Amino acid sequence: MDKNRCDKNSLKLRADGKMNKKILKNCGVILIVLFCLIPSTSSINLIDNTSKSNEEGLVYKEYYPGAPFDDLSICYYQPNQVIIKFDKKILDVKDIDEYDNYPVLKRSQGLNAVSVEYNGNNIHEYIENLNNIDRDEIEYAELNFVGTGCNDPHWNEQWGHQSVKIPEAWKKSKGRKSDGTRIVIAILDTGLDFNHEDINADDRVIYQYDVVNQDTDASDDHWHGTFNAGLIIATHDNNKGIKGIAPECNLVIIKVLDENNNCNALDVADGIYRALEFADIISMSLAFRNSPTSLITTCNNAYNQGAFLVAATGNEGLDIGYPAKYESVMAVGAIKPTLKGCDWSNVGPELELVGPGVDVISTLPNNKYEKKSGTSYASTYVAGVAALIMSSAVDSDFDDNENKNWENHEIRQYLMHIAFDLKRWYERDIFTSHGLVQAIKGPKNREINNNPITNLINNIINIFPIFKQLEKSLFYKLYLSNCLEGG
Ligand SMILES: [Ca+2]
Ligand SMILES: [Ca+2]
Ligand SMILES: [Ca+2]
Ligand SMILES: [Ca+2]
Repeated sequence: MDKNRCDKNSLKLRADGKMNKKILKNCGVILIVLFCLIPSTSSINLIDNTSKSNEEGLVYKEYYPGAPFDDLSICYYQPNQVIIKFDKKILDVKDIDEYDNYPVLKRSQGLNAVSVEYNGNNIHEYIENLNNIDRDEIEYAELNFVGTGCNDPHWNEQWGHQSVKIPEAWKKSKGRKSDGTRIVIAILDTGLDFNHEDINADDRVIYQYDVVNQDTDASDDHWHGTFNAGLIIATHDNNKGIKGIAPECNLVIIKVLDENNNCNALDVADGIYRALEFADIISMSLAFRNSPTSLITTCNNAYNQGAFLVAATGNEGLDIGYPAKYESVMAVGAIKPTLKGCDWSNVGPELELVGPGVDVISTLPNNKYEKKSGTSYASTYVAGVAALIMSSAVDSDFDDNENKNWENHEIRQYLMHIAFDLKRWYERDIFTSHGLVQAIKGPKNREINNNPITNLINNIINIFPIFKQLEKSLFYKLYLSNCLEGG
């Protein structure tokens, strides 16, 4: 890149930095006065140099190990890290070790972005400068936001593959096509215990990478990844543990979640780019409360390249997290064995399917097995079921481009079409959407579909659009009392 130009820009920034310090000092006095007079009325305010709140009231704060993810008004970011995405035609990230004199920490060649170690005074101002300054090589800059693996909210019920009709689907395929090709699922998680007795990692894992520690050993230092991988791939009929959903598919194991089950946007983006090289399906049991540009860019790209992306909605009992919320990613929530929703499973109009998410049994590191609950496992169910269907002959009604192969949008439509409809009151609801994922096409939930009261309500809603508005109040409340079990 043009070194002189870079230096010139750095000078400009340094000058800006001095100015900003002065302004900040003055602002500080004004802010203190304002704070005493009219507390919490301003929508954008600097709390200190590291924290900042945005227009929607989300507060950006520095992440620290053990940071609680239960306060939903806080978005954590990696301290002193800035993601800068460059235009590859002007600047290739493999050619730089620093930018604006800030050393490069990590790079994603796929996204053509780096994270740099920022050691200036105000990271938020620096990013704002980068986004506003006229430098052709920069597409955008952002904080390196931190997400979290969707964890175990402690529920206590039995569950199995039966309700998803997985054993019936095994009669046709277990993840390998009739021509011998195996469907490849990339699991972006905390890694895998490659020595687990019920996981044949030597044969089934075709690629591994640890984006967190930047090495080629994606061993699991948490348990979340081993749990999700085992749910899909665990060996059948070996007198050990469990039966995986699609034991004959191949896995790509990419470690993007750290030992605390947390991740950052650049690592996930880089993981997706690495997965794309091999995978038909990309499974992400992780969620961010906000939408990092690096994440949406990467997900859209992966979907356009033909990958089928699945993600968990998250376990906060609120609206759906990212990447599940993106159009390019299938959003999956959790339900209980009673086919009722869980009040911690995030919902919203972007929800597409629900899967078993309570008391799911799978593998843990060191040859252990345990039951866990969370949208993570519901989402993994959908990834596994998608592999079973993609390895079977295509349904001609869904083969839009008539090439006798399953494309990502075709499999997505099919999954929603054959889902077991759980609606009670009207067509499609935010709590279970199209319904429970199914591995084979079977009878729908006829009892509900043919219920005259449901039909009448559906007809009224369809004729008078004003009733659609009522969904948000009356019907949703009815739904809450009828379909959700608190806990
Ligand atoms: Ca490693
Ligand atoms: Ca087994
Ligand atoms: Ca989505
Ligand atoms: Ca097709």
